[in-house]
Amino acid sequence: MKPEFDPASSALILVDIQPDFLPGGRLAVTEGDAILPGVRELMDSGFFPLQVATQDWHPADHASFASRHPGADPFDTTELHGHEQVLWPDHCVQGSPGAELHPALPWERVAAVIRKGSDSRVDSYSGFRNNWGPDGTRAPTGLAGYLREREVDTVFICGLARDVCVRWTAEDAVDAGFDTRLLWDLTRSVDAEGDSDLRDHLKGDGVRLLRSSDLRAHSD
Ligand code: VGL
Ligand code: ZN
Repeated sequence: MKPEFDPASSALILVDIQPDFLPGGRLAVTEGDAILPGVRELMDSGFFPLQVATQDWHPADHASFASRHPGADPFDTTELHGHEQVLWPDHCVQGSPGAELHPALPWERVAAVIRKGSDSRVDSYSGFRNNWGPDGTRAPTGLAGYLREREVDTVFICGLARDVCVRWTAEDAVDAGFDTRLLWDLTRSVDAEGDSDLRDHLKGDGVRLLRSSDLRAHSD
């Protein structure tokens, strides 16, 4: 079945496709590089008139870095502002090569780049809202308003990592009222063992999972 939607009221959201999340990077996602050819093809296809990107963009002293927590190791968990926080290896430090939008992709096609995680006290997985801050709220990035003003009602999401920033972006897109589709083959997880649970979870939240080949079928 072809997914029915109107490209004119749709946007492609490219989440955190940055060298630090690819093999060789500081927070490498296994097979993260495998998404690049398909993402490039989609960006170049002309299928999505509106494309936006998110960019993880942390100060060197970011609270999510294990290096800021004496005695902690990467991937330990702690509590931050009353919520569980994974402690990550230092990654996507502002201005570092690993934080760039990946040089193999045609970023000139992207209309807006939402930088997130710039507040050293708060993590920010989703392109739509920060994680919880010191005041207990999740501050918006402005992406939902940007998309609404562009008369977008449907978003297609790809990028890294499937089980972290892609997941949070998709769940927030549903919460913000967008018809939300996740291009499963154009994502990869930090922890691929959780993928089958993640599929169920996302579907239960109202995210539609599809393959990029479903889009090609639609455009033929
Ligand atoms: C991400 C962990 C920490 C991601 C960002 O882009 O999925 N994961 N920061
Ligand atoms: Zn991060």
